[in-house]
Amino acid sequence: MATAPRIRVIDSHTGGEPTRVVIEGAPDLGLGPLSVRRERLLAEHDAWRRAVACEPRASEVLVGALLVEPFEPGCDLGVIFFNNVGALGMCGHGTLGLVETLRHLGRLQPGTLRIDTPVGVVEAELREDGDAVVTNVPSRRILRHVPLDVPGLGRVHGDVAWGGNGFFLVEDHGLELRPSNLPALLTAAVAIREALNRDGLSATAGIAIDHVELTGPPMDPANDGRNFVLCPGLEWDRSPCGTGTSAKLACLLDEGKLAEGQVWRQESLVGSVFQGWMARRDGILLPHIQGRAHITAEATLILDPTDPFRFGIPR
Ligand code: PYC
Repeated sequence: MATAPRIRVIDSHTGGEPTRVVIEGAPDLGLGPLSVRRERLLAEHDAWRRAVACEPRASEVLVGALLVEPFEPGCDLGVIFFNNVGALGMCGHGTLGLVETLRHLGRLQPGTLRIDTPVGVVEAELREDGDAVVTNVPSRRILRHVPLDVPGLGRVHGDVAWGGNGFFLVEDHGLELRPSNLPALLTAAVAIREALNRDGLSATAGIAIDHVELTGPPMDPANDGRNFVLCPGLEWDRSPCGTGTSAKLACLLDEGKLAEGQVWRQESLVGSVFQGWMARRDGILLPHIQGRAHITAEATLILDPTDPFRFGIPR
């Protein structure tokens, strides 16, 4: 055991959704654009990904963050987010978790960081009060009001939007977005994803639609909307999903239901809230997501060579 590989991590959660930032023991992904290094992570170090992000060492909902040297000029660091089944483009709650982790480690004071990701450069500002604001990659609605026949649900309609990951946002699902309804929400979102795959909508839209976002009215009248987001690994986001909120902002703006700079308060299924707004930077409208993460653990993961599940439980 003394020689078992070890990985040091800092865990946090953002609105209930966990992030695990690896601070020691990550594989060397070499150089080049982060999109290339993300593919290298999956092709050459997938067992490492599973060891960090999968059961029995993690919970399947956890998002890992691998810190790397940036490729894009002017960035302070690079990050590749990964989960129980692969790697993400961007992750909003994970970026908020990363900011809090760097603050916890004494590596970040209030101010702004430029972060390279596989889908573009984002910025994260740590504010004096402990909140952070992520300026995400440009987000857009790609397809509007697409009809989809879903076994068990009937015909629903959804928007395809990009928020750093690909989303199908459905409002006419007929379900209440409350925690006690979780089994029905999961069944519906999985059925929608299967129908999207059946109809080949990702190819039509030109992006991988791997997140399903059910939207609806807020439970707290102080907020503007509520969502339930099914992630690629069939887990659901406990937070309001930063990239999902970005996709929602892009749709609202396109629909004329949100003005530039107007704040949208997005609630998650567990009641946590992100504030989001669209604002211009160098003439380009970018989603801004404000929230706060909390540290939950400093840990050393041990990969016992005699443990048959040291690289996760295969699924
Ligand atoms: O916050 O962007 C997000 C996110 C994506 C998947 C889980 N959380």
